[in-house]
Amino acid sequence: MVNLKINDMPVSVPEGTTILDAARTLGIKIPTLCHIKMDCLGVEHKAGSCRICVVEIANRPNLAPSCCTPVAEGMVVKTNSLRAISARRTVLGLLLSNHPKDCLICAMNQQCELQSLAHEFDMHEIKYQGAQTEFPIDISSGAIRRDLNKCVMCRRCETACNVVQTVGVLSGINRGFEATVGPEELKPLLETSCTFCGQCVLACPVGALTEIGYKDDVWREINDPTKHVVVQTAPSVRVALGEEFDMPAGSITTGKMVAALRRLGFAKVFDTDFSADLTIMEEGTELINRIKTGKNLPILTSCCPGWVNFFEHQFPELMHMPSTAKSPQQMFGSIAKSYYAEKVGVKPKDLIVVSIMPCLAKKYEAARPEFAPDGVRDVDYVLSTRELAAMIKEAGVMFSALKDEEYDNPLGESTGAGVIFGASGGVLEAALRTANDILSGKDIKDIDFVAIRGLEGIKEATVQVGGMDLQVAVCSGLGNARKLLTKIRNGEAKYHAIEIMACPGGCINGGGQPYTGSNLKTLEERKNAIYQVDKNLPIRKSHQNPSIIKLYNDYLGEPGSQLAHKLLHTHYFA
Ligand code: HC1
Ligand code: SF4
Repeated sequence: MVNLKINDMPVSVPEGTTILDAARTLGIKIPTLCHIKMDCLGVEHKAGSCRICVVEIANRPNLAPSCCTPVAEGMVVKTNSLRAISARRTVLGLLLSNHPKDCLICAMNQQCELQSLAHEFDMHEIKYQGAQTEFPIDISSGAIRRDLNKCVMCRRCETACNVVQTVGVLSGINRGFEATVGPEELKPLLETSCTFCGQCVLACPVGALTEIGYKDDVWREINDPTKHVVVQTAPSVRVALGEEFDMPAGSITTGKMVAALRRLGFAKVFDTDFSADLTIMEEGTELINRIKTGKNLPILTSCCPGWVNFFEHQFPELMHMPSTAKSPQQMFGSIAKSYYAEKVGVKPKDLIVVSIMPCLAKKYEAARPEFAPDGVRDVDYVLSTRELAAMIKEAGVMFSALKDEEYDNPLGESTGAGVIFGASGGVLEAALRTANDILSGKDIKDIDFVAIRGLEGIKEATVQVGGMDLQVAVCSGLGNARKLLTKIRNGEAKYHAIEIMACPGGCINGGGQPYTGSNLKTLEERKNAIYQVDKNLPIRKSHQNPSIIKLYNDYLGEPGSQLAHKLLHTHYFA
């Protein structure tokens, strides 16, 4: 242990502890801007670049950034000396001088860490005035909005992109007044290998990286009497939305969310969990076929669009391995614009499909040309969990007071297998539940594959399915995916099936989820809530979903049929 004094108080902390953390053990919060502990990602970003967290250390001539200065025996630290406070205020003043002042209409209004600091420091004037940087705003991706005029050079996004996701799109570029963080030559994100995972958006403390919103388009469609507007909700939205309404993390808000969506004016409220069950029918059939023939193993899940973008850019030589099944979001759109549109007698162009997703890459996925047969998109608009919360607030719907309501049918009926898609490991577990029954010809009761649950980045297990031992792996976070895929490419690892999700922890930690989720405890609560919803449902296997059985009987034939292939499968691009 190392003994030191902070603000005249003695403290003992383990060697290697930073002054920032040591101060916290004494209940002293040193303000920071660039520092972030991404617990859920296993990464601490302590660049010491913003200089907001400086402190005075006895016998040292310079102030030290507390986030990256380790404690030393006998050290005497003052966190609030006049010199430290003045330095912080100067740094903050300089940051504010070159920051747009449109806080009232900024997407990060009231969630911006720079705004909070200005409030906490009681800043009432901006001392330094002068020129401002002028960068063009990038909305090329349809998913992520980049406004570098708001960048504070904290470089958290760089850590998320390069260290956690290993995509390597973002780095410090330019010099002097033009210095910022972005892709080389400041290319539009669409022209880079960005996966649109949105982890940089979650990491950004200000409004430099946010999402591209479609709320106004959705309001317009809902108010158009010639349109029939339906909505689908992704598995993990129901366990995070409550946080936007001051409910504890892990609150299960399915019924309130359905009620709120009806009050917003959607004609029907459906569930992506339904099409997650459908995905299992198609992907599970592929899994069983590949196991039986022993060909093209391992099968890789393909429902996460950030992960699809990643393997298209980074591992094109493994392109034969992912399942060809479309994601549940896209399967939903496809079935809605065919089977459901016929059923209700609406032309596909007049049927508007809106998705509520925890993910920003889903916005990009929905706009891919292969998902717009005859030029009509299967999914017209994708809103994030945060945007849905904003719509509910704008409409004056008192979310917490709403009584639970049920989804509409037939595209609203789902099973526990569908909902667990929302947490890392869930897609594979859902597939194994179905494969186990089909291969054994029994209704197996022991369906909890706990070895592949949890927030660890890479989980490996041997599971018994249909009397066989299957080697499976689950990865979340693209850095972890890279590690596993490199082993597969080098022939160093053999598996039957692998689930990969781009966001660490899975969709519960998607780039469109409430900003409250960047700590491990919140993610644990969201994950536990997902498995609780599964446990509470009477049917927990996709192939037992009555609406799915009816869909195959009435329309698709059987999994893998010609029509199923046309509507529910896709292909990938190098
Ligand atoms: Fe996901 Fe999926 S689980 S990708 O994380 O396969 O976004 O929640 O909707 O499509 O079902 C996201 C979540 C989601 C799809 C499903
Ligand atoms: Fe990197 Fe993901 Fe951000 Fe793209 S969205 S820049 S891949 S962190």
